Amino acid sequence: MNGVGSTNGRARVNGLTNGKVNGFVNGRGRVNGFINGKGYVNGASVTVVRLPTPPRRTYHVLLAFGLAMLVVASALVLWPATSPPAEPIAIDGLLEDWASVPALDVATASPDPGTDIVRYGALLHGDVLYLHAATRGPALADPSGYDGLFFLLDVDGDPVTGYSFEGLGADYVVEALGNASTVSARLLGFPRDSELNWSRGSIVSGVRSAAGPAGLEVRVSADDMPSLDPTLLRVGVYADTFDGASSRSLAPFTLAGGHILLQTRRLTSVAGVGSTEILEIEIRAVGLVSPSDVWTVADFLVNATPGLTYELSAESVSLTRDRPSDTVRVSVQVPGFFPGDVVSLELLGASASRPVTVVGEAARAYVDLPPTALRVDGLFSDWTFLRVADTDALPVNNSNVDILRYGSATDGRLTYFHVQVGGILFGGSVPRRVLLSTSGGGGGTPAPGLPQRRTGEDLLRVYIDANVSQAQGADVGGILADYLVEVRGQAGRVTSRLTYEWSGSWSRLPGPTISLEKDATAFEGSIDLPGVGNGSRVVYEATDWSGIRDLTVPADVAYVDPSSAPSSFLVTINVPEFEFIAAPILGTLLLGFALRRRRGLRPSRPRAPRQGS
Ligand SMILES: [Ca+2]
Ligand SMILES: [Ca+2]
Ligand SMILES: [Ca+2]
Ligand SMILES: [Ca+2]
Repeated sequence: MNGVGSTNGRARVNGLTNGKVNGFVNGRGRVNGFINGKGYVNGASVTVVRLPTPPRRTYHVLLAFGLAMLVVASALVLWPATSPPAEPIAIDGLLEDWASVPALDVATASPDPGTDIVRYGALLHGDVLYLHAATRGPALADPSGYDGLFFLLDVDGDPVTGYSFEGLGADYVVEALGNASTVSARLLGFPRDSELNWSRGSIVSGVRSAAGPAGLEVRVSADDMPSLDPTLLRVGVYADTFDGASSRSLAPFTLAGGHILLQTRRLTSVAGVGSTEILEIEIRAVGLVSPSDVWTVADFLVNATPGLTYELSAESVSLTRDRPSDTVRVSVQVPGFFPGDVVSLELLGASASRPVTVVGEAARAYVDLPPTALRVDGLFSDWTFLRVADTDALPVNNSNVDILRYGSATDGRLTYFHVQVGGILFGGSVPRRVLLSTSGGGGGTPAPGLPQRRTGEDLLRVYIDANVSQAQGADVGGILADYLVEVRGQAGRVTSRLTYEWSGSWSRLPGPTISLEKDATAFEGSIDLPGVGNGSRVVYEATDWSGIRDLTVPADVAYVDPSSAPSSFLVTINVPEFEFIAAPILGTLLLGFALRRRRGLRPSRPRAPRQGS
C-alpha cells in the first residue's frame, strides 16, 4: 500500500515533495496539501553509492556521504521518542486505510458514479479529524467542469445551530471541489443562526484532501473547530455534479464506534379485517467487530394514528457479528375505523447501546378499501385516472425536480393538485455551484461585504388559469395564470406554502388555506380558489435553487362529482410532512439513549398489543 521509496509517482510525492501538490499522482489519486517526508531517507543512499565519479572526488563524496549517514543515523536514534505517532490515515486518495474504521452505507443514489456516495465515515486521532466518502466511481473527476463533495459537521450535535441540512445543524462544512486535474478543500464555519442560509459560511482554513478512483478523504485539524465535542459530533455527506446529479447521506455518522440503522418499508396500502402487517423494520448493526459483542435493540418507539392497535413481531432483537441484522414486522388492527379512513404508523426510534437512526417512510394505509373520491391524505391511488405522465423536450438533470406525473381536479368547491417527481420531493441541495470560469459564476458571487441570502430549497409551483376565456393573467407555459400556489421544501420537509393572485403582478393572497400531504416522491393538496372550475387549466413547475426546472404542458382541471367528495372526508392526519427520514434524527438519538438509561428502572412490559398515542 505505501509505495514509499519506490520509483512510482506516488513515492515521489510522499518522499521528496514536502509541499503542495495539485494534479494527478501516478494516475491513481490526486493530492493536495502538505505531504510529510517519510520516504526521504530510503531512496537517497542507494542512488549516491552508484554514482560513477572521478577517483579524486570519490573520497570527498564518501566522506560527505558518511557524515550525512551519521547525521541521519543520529536523527533516527533520537527522533522516534519525540516524533508524533504515525498517522492512521494517509491522505493519498486511496481508501484502503479506512477498512477497519466503521462506516455507514445509507445514501441516496446519484446517476453519476463520481458523486454516488456508497460509504462514509470519520476517525478522530489525537486532534485530527479524518473524513472519507467512498463513491461508485472516481471522485471529483469531472472531465469538463467541477464536482463538489461536502462533509457537514454538526460538532455540537444540535440541529438548531449552524447551517441546516438533512436534519443536521452543520457548524462547519468541509467543502471539496475538483475535476480531472485538481482537487482543493477548505473548512467553512457557520454562525449559530445560519438556518438554511449557505451564504453565512466563512472560510476557516484550508484542508488537506485527496481524491482517488473510489472516493475522497480529508484531514481537518480539530483546533480549527473550537466547539467540536467528539461525543456529540454528527457527520453528513453531500455530493453534487453542479449540473443536477447529487447524492446525500441518510444517516449521520458519529464517533460512537458503531451504529444501529432501522430501515423501514411499507408493506401495504390497505389494512383489512383482522390483523394486517403494515411496516417492516430491518435492524442493522454497523461496526460490530468483536465476536463476543451483543448489541440489543429494544423499546421500539412508534407514533400511530390515535386508536390504532398495533403489535410488533418481536419486542427486542440481539445483534452479533455473525448475525448483524434482523427484521421486525408491525401489524395493525382497525376495529373502530370506517372503510376508507386512513391510518398511519411511524417508527421514531429504539433504544440501544449505539446511536439509532431511522431511515425510510412511515406506513400509511386505507382501512378496508381506497375511497372513491379525491382526498388529501398522502395516498395517491385516488389520482390513478386523474393524472397524466409528463414528457420532457429536454432531459431534466436533477431528478428531485423532474416531474413524472401530475394532475389537477375540482369538485366545484376545492381545487386539488398532485405532482410526483423522479427523485426526492423537496430534497433540496447545498446551494453551491462551481463552473469553469469561461462559463460564468453559476450560483452567482455575492457583492463584496453584502452576502446575499442563498438557500437550497426546491420549489414547486402550481399556476392556475381559472378562466381561459379572459385574456388576463401571467403568461406562463401557455396559460394566462390567475393564481399561483408555491410550495418550498428541503430534506423532504415542506418549509413554506404561499398563494399568490395575479393583477398586473403577483401579490400574496393571505386567505385560502392550503391542505397538503406528501410522501417521499409525491404530494397532493387542495385549496379554495374563487372561480376555478370546469374549463380551468393548470401548469406545474418544479425548480431547484440553481434554476434547473421542469415545466409541464397545460393540463385541464378535471371535474369530479362533489357528491362523492363530501367535505367531511378531508381529515387531517397526524403525521409530519418530514417522511423521507422518518424522524428528526437528533430526537431519535436522544430518545434512544434516554430510553436506554431508563430501562433498568422499569418493570418489563407484557408483550401485548398497544394503543397508539
Ligand atoms: Ca488513504
Ligand atoms: Ca450544530
Ligand atoms: Ca389522496
Ligand atoms: Ca419531467
